[in-house]
Amino acid sequence: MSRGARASVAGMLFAIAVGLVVFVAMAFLRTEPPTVDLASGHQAGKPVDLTLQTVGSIGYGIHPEWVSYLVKDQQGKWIHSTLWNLPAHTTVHVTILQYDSGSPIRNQQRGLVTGVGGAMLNGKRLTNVNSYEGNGIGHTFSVPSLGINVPLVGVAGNAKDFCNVAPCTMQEAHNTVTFTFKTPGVGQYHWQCFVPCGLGYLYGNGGPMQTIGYMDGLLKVVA
Ligand SMILES: [Cu+2]
Repeated sequence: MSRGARASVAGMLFAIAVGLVVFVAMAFLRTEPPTVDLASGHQAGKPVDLTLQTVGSIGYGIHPEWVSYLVKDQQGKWIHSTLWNLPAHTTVHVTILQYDSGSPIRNQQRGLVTGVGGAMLNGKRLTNVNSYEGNGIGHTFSVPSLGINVPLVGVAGNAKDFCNVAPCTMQEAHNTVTFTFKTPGVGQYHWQCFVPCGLGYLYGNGGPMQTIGYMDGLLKVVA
């Protein structure tokens, strides 16, 4: 092969390599979790169930050490996603199984239950959590545009049945938080956790706190 031919083959291989790197990087950036459909088959006037869990580390995928939410689909399977289709103007029965440890939080307002009905923690009425007591607060479920805030009490970090790989099971240490809220009209409503739980990131607010699929997502309210 002549020197010129070799150079052009090398140039082509280099271009292909660059193309592949760009393609993989774009695919990574585009990655969005699947939207879990909790709206189809809904009968008007009937409530829907939204069952979630919060874990201290997801235990798999590209960020196995990140804190995360998971959601149960209509078949009862746990899905790693924070994007949910919900029917409009419908009562949602929420159950959150909270498996993470907690800590004091910076903004004590986030210890107050707001914007929901009938909040219970392990079967007892829940109105607010003092994050300086007990195991503190692990995460919140908050929908700013709907005025919803629910603090999720932490479990003991040294519990012998502490869950490290999702989905966690009912046999592992957890707190059960239940409440209801009513979906508004059609639209997309951002929700998130307000505990700076992104350990290892600036002020705890990076990483999983900024990434759809972990500590924030969308209520996709559909007709
Ligand atoms: Cu969180």
